[in-house]
Amino acid sequence: MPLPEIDSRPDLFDEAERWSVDELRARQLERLQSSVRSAYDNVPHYTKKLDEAGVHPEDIRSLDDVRLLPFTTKVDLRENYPFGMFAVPREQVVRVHASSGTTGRATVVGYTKADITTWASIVARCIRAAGGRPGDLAHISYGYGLFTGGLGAHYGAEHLGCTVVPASGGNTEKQIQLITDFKPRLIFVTPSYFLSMLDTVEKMGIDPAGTSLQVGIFGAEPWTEAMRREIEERANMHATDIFGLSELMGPGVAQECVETKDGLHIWEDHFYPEVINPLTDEPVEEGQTGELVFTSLTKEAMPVLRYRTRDLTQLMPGTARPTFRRMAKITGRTDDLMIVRGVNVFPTQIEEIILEIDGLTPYFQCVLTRPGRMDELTVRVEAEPAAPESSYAGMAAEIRHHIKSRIGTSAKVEIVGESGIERSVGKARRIVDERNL
Ligand code: DLL
Repeated sequence: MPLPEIDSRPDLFDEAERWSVDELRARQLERLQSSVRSAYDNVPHYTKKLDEAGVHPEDIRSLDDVRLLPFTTKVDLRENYPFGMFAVPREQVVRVHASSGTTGRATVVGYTKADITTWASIVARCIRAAGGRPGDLAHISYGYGLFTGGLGAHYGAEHLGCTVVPASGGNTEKQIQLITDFKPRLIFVTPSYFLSMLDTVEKMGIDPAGTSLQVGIFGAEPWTEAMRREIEERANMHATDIFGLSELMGPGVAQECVETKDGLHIWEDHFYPEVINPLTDEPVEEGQTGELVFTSLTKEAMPVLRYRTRDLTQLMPGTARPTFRRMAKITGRTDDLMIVRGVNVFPTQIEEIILEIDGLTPYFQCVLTRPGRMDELTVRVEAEPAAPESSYAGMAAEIRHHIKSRIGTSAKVEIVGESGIERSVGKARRIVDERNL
């Protein structure tokens, strides 16, 4: 079945999407200068860091001078918990979000009234790029609360003029009921939770390809081209990628355009990207993979200078929005890198292999153990309910073979039956680290 047709006329672009490259670069420089000035003048952490590095706001004369600035990391945010990174008095902050973090203190981020409007307008731009239009019904299954997903998508969809259904995560059958009754055209959800919604749709006797959904805006976790194909085929809808992180704003830092689906355009009028080699801290060549680093250009409450995302990607020239550079779909985070017998492995590589094999579901986990001196990887995958147990050994052998031939390392594979892998309603937990138990 062909995917739904989407109108992507350029007259739907907003003002910044029409700027020339020269205009964009000029605005970026102005905004960079004022962001550095605000951080230096108003955030003691930055005053100290810049003084120590011997860099002052007036040293930023060109965009390349961003490299003079010291990096910011999650540790800096934790050390300034809760409100130490704010550049405005707390009374001017109208919203905070926070990430719980598995260890230590949460990282807290804040927004002024103007920041919330800017964020909403950027997410509205993402929705348009994904193929959403004013008047669409938008079902939001990202979690609402301290996580930025739900409220970020919500304000953006309202800003564009959509009818918003703030479903949040969980209570899957109820969600399906709402989708069946309200007939949304758009859905915002993590790709892993959407898969579990599709299973529930099927269990309820509904054809997933027959729902009203035409466009999905999937993000908050890495997902592959193989996963896109699976979703688009099963649900007969467009699956586009949205990227963001709370430290920088939340969802909406970059978005894939529905007409090309070739990586995510970074909204460079608000976020200045760099990709560096995480070991040497030096910039990599365009087209080379490295760690993504961002400097905010328009944030009032909490400007961030050269924030190290730990996300691995590469920069590429713009296509559907020619003036904005694209980032490739994220292959993983430096924290998700597993080193198995000396070979680097990311969960996304395992996902690609699993999705090619009939009889397997997309639910899997990578379990790391250290029985001796070396790390061992066990890939645990759930079989389709219809797959007979007698087929498990063959499927396991096939996965092992592909891991060996494509990634170049050995892994154990365990196939488990129905509901053998936990379901998430938000970000999936792909790595289970049992090395220090
Ligand atoms: O996940 C914000 C968000 C919400 C983005 C909804 C998109 C949709 P954090 O909880 O701070 O914020 O987590 C940020 O999630 O550094 C990436 O590692 C990962 N991430 C976010 N979007 C994507 C994506 C939100 N599209 C961290 N692809 C980031 C891969 C993603 N990873």
